[in-house]
Amino acid sequence: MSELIEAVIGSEEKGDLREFASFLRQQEKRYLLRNDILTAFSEYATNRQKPENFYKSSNLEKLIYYTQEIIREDSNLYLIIRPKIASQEVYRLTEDLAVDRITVQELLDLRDRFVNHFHPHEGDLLELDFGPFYDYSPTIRDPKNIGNGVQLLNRYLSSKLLQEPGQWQEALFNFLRVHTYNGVQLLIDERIRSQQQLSDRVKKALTFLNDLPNHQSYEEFRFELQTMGFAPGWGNTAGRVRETLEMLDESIDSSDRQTLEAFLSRIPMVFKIVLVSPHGWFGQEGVLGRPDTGGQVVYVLDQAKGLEKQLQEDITLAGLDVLNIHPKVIILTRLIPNSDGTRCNQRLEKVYGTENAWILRVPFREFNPNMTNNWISRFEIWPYLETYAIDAEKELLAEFHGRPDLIVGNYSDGNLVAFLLARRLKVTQCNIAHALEKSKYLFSNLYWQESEEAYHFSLHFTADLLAMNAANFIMTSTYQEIVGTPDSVGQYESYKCFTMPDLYHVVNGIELFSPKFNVVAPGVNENVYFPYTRHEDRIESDRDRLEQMLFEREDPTQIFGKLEDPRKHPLFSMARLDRIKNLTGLAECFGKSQELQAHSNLILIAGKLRVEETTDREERAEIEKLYRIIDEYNLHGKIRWLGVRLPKSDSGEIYRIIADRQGIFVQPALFEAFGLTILESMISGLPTFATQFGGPLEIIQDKVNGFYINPTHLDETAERILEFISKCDRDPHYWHEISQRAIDRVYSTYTWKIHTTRLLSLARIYGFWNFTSQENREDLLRYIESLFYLLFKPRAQRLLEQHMQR
Ligand code: UDP
Ligand code: LCN
Repeated sequence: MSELIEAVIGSEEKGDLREFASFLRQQEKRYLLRNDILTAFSEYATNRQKPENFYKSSNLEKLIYYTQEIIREDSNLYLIIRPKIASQEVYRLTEDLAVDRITVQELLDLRDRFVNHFHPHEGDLLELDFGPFYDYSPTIRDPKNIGNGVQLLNRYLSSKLLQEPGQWQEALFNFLRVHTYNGVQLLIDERIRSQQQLSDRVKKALTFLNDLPNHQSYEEFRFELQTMGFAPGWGNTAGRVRETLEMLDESIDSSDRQTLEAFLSRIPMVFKIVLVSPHGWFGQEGVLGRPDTGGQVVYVLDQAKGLEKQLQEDITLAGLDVLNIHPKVIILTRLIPNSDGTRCNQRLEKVYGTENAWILRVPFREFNPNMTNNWISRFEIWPYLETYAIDAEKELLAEFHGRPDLIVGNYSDGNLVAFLLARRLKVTQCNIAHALEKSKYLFSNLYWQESEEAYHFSLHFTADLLAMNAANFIMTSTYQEIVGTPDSVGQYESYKCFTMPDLYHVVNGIELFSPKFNVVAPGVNENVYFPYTRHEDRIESDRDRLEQMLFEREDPTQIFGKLEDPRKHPLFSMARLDRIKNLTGLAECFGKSQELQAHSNLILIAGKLRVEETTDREERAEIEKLYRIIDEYNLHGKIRWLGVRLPKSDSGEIYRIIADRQGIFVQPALFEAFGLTILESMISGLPTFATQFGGPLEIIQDKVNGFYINPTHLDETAERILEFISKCDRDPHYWHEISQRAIDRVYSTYTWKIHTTRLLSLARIYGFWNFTSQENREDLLRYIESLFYLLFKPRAQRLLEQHMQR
């Protein structure tokens, strides 16, 4: 990158750079983000009356493109440049165009000075650096392979087996010996006492199996295998057992990456899984649309169902039906005594449609009943988590009659609890973020002190750092969740280096090139959400009732607005009313466009209609704003706002009804980590317009099976929708084309079957990796523990004291 700067300075573009720098010095803003920089650059070009294509493909233009931030201090400009995904360089540009590269530490000091929180005379700030702890693990080289960590890990493990066969074959042998189910030995028993013996017996068993027909059932030759030292778990037929043993044989002898992966993925070692999701209202009915309860609950419930099914399938294939094994999945959440009509005050609830998946609710200890008996915002939850983990551990041990085999954390709080549990129980830990708040709230770290009272980001971000580093593996829904796009920083990437002024500096918060990251997107519940054309599966009475509710019914307690012409194409959106979801932005976009109003009605499903119904700060503000917009643009007669919380089956039918009327779905979030509503609308067959900020960018292929919008540009968004509408007017097939491609996209890429197969394969492979690398990780875990006790806990205690006074 320095060459690019040199190239600008060493050419006639130098004059332009000087001018642009001086233009920036005259701006009021001293901290420019990428959008500001691009806007400033185009303003500058217009001001100077440069011809339109003047900068195209110049070095200066490239430099501006790569610059993520510019901070001005006195007459110096600091350019934070992201030359490629997951890397960063910082340069100081002086008035006379001298350029120096500065260090991460200098950058963090600069940011502290920017917010007037730089106090060098008071001593250095605590510096957090997780980098050195990753020395033991392999590293991805090419950023495009980030998010496919398991591939690298398998390559690494198979090359170890080849290069250091003594140590690694021994490790594999020891690993195969440890698996039991309720005290019953699996895979190999005490008759096989060494790695060498294993190798010999595998060959012997293969000779024996070669004489059996493929389909012969395991039960019929179980005892012959047992005498050779092979316990159950290798397969349910002669063919399957042979295949698995051949994989082992090959993994040992030729160390092929794919074979090793396939072999490890078959190891019967996961029967009991905990999915940790403490915050919010976690239930199967009446909770969606409440604050803090949205996609995560949908995701975890569907995942639990999918996991049970997949585990059952795997158990059968492994030949373990002979042991009568019943896999168990527990969703661990909090019990909320004042449960407001939901079942969140029940200790145990079976997950519908499963044999052995449960919601286990453990209460927070009663520090102050005003707080702990009620729903607690995810931003306030921190003081309760450590004791919660201790209490939950006991309950889990009792429910499972032993330890679980895998602990999956969800969101920042769940991941912290997952870390505490995994550490105590010595179990593989997987993290799922759903959304990391740091990149959602702009400048949330730099101004953390100003917003601490409301958001407690000092605890939140510390918890994130600890949990993400402790996790054995991290699953994300998209690639960009980890490292963004060429022009935007990823959510995990934003934890790499940042300042929490007066609290600490993070110089290396997470190793983005570690193999722990894997992209495994969620699916959508195909029993509830399916194409509108599947008339045979739709219930007519439900359709009539919901049509009435959407377009006609008058019920001021739940529905706002009466449509002048209910036949217009519906423009539909459904989300919780939080600021980032930006339903108010969509209303404003609709309000500003007469043409859009002429073609469509705006139909919004958003949990509430009245400020009195919520204690959530953001929700109240959004409700008030939505009413303001409706009045300001006089949207009466053109909008229906439903303050309802729908049962799941109804929400599926709603999308289909909108599709019956050739409507569209709009997801206008300012940022969306993934966006389950997008999958739901697409599988229903609705042309979907979704925000270009975040996950939708990977779900939708623009103009192929949906459309991107930039929700901060209201006119442009309206134009994009109108363009589609007028294309549909001209060509009646167009709507159907996009609709069908949306459906195909979801079925081919976003199913729970794909997700759970992958997750279980990862659990086994990282389980092996955890087994072999435990000693190497101990120093990292000790560091994390120290930070938990010395940094996190005292702050959480202080927050608890504040809560006690409420
Ligand atoms: N949802 C719902 N009723 C509402 C709002 C949302 O049923 O009033 C459901 C919606 O169908 C989807 C989930 O909640 O399954 C929202 O997930 P998404 O990933 O879109 O957003 P999140 O709320 O998790 O940020
Ligand atoms: C949280 C979000 O914000 C959404 O973008 C996701 O779809 C949801 O969780 C499920 O992961």
